[in-house]
Amino acid sequence: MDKLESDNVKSLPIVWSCNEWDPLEEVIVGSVEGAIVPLWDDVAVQAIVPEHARWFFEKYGGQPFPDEMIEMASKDLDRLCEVLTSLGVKVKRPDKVDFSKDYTTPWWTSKGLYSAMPRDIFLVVADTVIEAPMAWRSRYFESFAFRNLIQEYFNKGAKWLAAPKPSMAGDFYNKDYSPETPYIGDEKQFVVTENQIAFDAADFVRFGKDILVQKSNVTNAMGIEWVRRHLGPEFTVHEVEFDDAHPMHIDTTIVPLCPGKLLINPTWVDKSKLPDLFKDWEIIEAPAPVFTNDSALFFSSDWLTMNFLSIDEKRIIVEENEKPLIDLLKKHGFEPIPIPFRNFYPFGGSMHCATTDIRRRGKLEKYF
Ligand code: ABU
Repeated sequence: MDKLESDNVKSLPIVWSCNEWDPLEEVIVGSVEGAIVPLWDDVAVQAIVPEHARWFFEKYGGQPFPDEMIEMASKDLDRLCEVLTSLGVKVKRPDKVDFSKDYTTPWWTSKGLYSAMPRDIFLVVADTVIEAPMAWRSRYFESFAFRNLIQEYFNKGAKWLAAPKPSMAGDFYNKDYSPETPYIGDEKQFVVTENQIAFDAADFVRFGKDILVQKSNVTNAMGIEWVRRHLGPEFTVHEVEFDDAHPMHIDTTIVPLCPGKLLINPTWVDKSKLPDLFKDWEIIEAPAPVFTNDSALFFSSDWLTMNFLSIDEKRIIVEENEKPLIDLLKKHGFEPIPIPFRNFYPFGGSMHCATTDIRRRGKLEKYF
């Protein structure tokens, strides 16, 4: 490390991450301990769960995930932590929480879900942690599993902005929404209405001073506008739409690899319809997922292939079975680090979802 770089490291705020590829220094890794399966009759859940996984929610809804699933996924998470630590990345974990407890607001009663996916909750933009309001009743209090950590970062100087939570009362959800008819004419339909602010952090993807976001079954226009207004004029928040009929989280749709290289999901992203921003970027199509339509993918599409974690502009932690992806990344000059993570997939994500950046060494820049 040269002197300039070492000065930059010393002067970095405790929370600092501007994109997906700067050298990673500190990260939060989620946990599946105490995870509870959401109820199938939750309309917000039905909107995104693949039909082939319906049986699982009908069988286990409201109960803990089976012990074996928790044990196997926990092993994968622990292994991820070990690998990150061996690469010099500081790892933090959430508090243990009892997600099986019922909680009641003036409008409804629910159990919790898990603390597996910090990426869904926290959007780190430069020195600010933005806490998402979420859109599922089972996730209403999820951020509290991370409260001690975020408070510690706040005490060390981080900015912390929590979005107003929607009531999640009945009229927050679109009563006419049906997963079978996700489009009316050309217009994509969503299960969340526009009557209150909603977003999950994982619908945003950071490219320095430009941030892309999609509307989804957990993110509405008011939520996007809230983020845009609070980030202020230094940032441009671009709304994008792709061909995912049941969108929830953008990190299996477009994934920046480094400045000038974007990985896209070819089933949802038509290269010719990408925003002009990417006209000078190399667009790389992700290969088909290795695990297709198997009943293990309960919460998500098959495209967790793309949901990996970059350590820096070259090194990327990927699921070890995703051989076509590993070969593709190597061909493009990257250095994949394969680890077992398939047992985490049933919880709805891979390493990107399971983590949230706290600090990456780099500057806040324009890449377009
Ligand atoms: N939470 C990431 C999952 C997105 C998808 O279903 O592809």
